[in-house]
Amino acid sequence: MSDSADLLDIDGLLTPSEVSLRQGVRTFVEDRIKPNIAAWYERGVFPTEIVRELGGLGLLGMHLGGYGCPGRTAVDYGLAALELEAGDSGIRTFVSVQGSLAMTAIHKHGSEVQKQQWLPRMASGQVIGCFGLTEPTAGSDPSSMATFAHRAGPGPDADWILNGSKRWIGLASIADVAIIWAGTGEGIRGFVVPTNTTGFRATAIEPKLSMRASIQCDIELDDVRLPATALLPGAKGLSGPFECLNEARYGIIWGAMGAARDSYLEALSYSQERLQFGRPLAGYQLTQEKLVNMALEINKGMLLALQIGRLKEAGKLQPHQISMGKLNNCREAIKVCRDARAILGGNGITLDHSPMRHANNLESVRTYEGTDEIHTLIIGQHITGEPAFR
Ligand code: TGC
Repeated sequence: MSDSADLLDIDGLLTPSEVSLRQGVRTFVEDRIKPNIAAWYERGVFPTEIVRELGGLGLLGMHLGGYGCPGRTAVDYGLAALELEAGDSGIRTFVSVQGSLAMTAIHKHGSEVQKQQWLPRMASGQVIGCFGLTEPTAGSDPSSMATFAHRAGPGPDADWILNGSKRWIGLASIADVAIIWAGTGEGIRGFVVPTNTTGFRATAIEPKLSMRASIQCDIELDDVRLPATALLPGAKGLSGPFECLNEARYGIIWGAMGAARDSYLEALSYSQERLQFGRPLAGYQLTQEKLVNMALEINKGMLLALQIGRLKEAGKLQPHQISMGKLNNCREAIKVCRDARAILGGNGITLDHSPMRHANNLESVRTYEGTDEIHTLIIGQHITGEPAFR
């Protein structure tokens, strides 16, 4: 982090390799994202031209090994997510959906043939993936999904027929392949669906007030016929998609701090230059209190992310710990961005400045991959032993 953001020398806890990887992603964000993001956001477009660049930087499926994937550590992956989200949550979301959700589903649960067929091209950015779990009437409770897959005939080699709909699916309208979760006679299973299959239709949800430089879609599945080999053999039941969600939620823990850091640094710099009543805003106690509270939450959130990252690297990370990071860092990041906007005054409501864009994006980030409420209840269940979801 910059010295003004890293008040605890958290950088001192990183290895030279982690610092070097972070610098590479930061440079990419400074050069390719920050100069363009306001225009992409205003036009409501995701910049598909950066997809292969992200692949070239080794950011797609970066925590996965083999099949052309970079095999980086959990903290590397977190630092990359942070720097990307300092640019925009929509850019980090692309990397999460591609790597943490679609690629992880194939890597964790796929057959050898599926891995060979899809992962190398997804890692390079030649092929885009999406992950269809949420439905119009099944958000926090995916067990209530209505999408259903049945066999077209008897025996294990019979084709599958999928019917149903999905909603809020990132990238679906530009994806080449979709991981679709569906109920079957034997519980919830995952399917690898090429998006050019007859009966598959994805439509972007517009207009949005959040994540405008990103794509979220409705998917309709109308008698989508798939060979038996489209089934993900390793995923049986809801644990299949939840194991992928763990990866995406982990990236968000770091990413949210990127949006917060960018907003804080912009407010700090503005407050040092902007004169009112003859003095810089930074010289007023009420401004300093806001800046100090932001710096406190960013430093605490970074320590939380790093500890969770080290637990993940040690193979000890548990779901309630991921929920602690996702809940805290999204909740605090959005407050930081809003306070930063307040310091910027009226200028803060324009796209010339990042904090309000980040705050708007974080409305989505705190909602997807488990809402604040769901993560509160996951932690509550861990503490009390009582599930309070139903
Ligand atoms: P429950 O009975 O507790 O669990 C069912 C099975 O899943 C296992 N499991 C997990 N496994 C791995 N990691 C986790 N974090 C897991 N959580 C649960 C569990 O052990 C069990 O396995 P098994 O083998 O015994 O069957 O299920 P539940 O329905 O009671 O769970 C409750 C709750 C609320 C925790 C869960 O439903 C939940 O997490 N809900 C939130 C769903 C969510 O995050 N949805 C977001 C979807 S993705 C998205 O928003 C957009 S994708 C990004 C994009 O495309 O832009």
